[in-house]
Amino acid sequence: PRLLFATSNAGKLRELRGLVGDAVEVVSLRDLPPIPEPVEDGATFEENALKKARAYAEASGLPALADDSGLCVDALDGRPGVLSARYAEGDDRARYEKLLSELASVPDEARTAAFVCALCLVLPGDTAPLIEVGRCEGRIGHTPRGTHGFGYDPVFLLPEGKSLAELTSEQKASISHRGAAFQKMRPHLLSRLGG
Ligand code: ITT
Repeated sequence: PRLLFATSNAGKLRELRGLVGDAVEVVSLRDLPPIPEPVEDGATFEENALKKARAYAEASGLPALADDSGLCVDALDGRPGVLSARYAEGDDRARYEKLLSELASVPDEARTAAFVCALCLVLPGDTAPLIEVGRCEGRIGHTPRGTHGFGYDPVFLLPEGKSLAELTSEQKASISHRGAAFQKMRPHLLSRLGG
């Protein structure tokens, strides 16, 4: 069975490949003729994941797995949330630096945050999309640490004190929001793809 990873984020793509393993043959957007990016104007991760999976499954004719994810910071009332990719102009570093400066005066005990990931699988012509959500709880540090992962990983601290960017990809997969969502999705994915 072939599965389209419906994301243009290289970090997500790498992690999804690691999670899926070689159980299914994976196609990425780079392997296909250009597909216009769907508008991500949903209010929730689930809504946006569904919009992406539907649009890419329809355009490609392939089963599509989309990931909508982000960082919800309690001291910012859940921001940047669904807007995590667009929180600041520029690269990942510009975004986590903005977060650190917004939180500059927030004390340790109030720096709690969670990563959330909604995965959505849509088969072409199928009216029953499958959605699973995973979370990863932590807090925002004061300085970036570590070189692995992507996005906000260098400033996201786990309860034991390491940042997500200090973990290997296997370690991150075992505790991350994306890993958690995928573990729930895995059995359904395999049965729907018939593999
Ligand atoms: P696609 O829509 O093409 O999948 P995107 O990057 O625009 O790519 P999102 O709208 O879901 O995707 O934005 C998610 C953002 O949240 C992402 O760009 C990161 O900044 C952040 N993020 C999500 N998962 C993360 C993780 O595991 N580690 C660090 N940051 C993460």
